[in-house]
Amino acid sequence: MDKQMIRLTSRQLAVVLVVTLSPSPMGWSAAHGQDHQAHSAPAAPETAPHLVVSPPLAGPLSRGLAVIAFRTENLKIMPVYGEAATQVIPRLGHLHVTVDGGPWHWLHASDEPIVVQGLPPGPHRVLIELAAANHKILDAQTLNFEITLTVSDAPK
Ligand SMILES: [Cu+2]
Repeated sequence: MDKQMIRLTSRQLAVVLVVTLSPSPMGWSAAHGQDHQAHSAPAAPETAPHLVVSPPLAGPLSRGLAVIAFRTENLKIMPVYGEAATQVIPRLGHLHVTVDGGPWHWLHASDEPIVVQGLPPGPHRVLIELAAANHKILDAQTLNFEITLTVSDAPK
């Protein structure tokens, strides 16, 4: 009995290691196709993952460059994907970034600020979602800002 439990634990560890060492985005679709029941109870409020986003830096923004710093609570940003990775402690995740309500988003999987270059003058909206390793959305923040080019910054 004990031996079997140890074997199971080793196997689970092996699965986690494989996921950790293969952060290839190609893993997603397979993970999405599985309908695994969550084994853990919902996170208590004090351990719930949380996303804190800062407004874009004013200087770069005047040149059409949005530099958006952020931090996460109770979740570590890492390029690790799949259902098995949702069992890792500390919890792992990444961001989904959508600009101006576009039909697609990109994944941001590092602690570095999000940088969007070449935004035209006018109002913009950046939706930043905090996703678990299986892409389930855990928290979200929306930034609304406007880019106003000064005369000296305007294209010649
Ligand atoms: Cu995702």
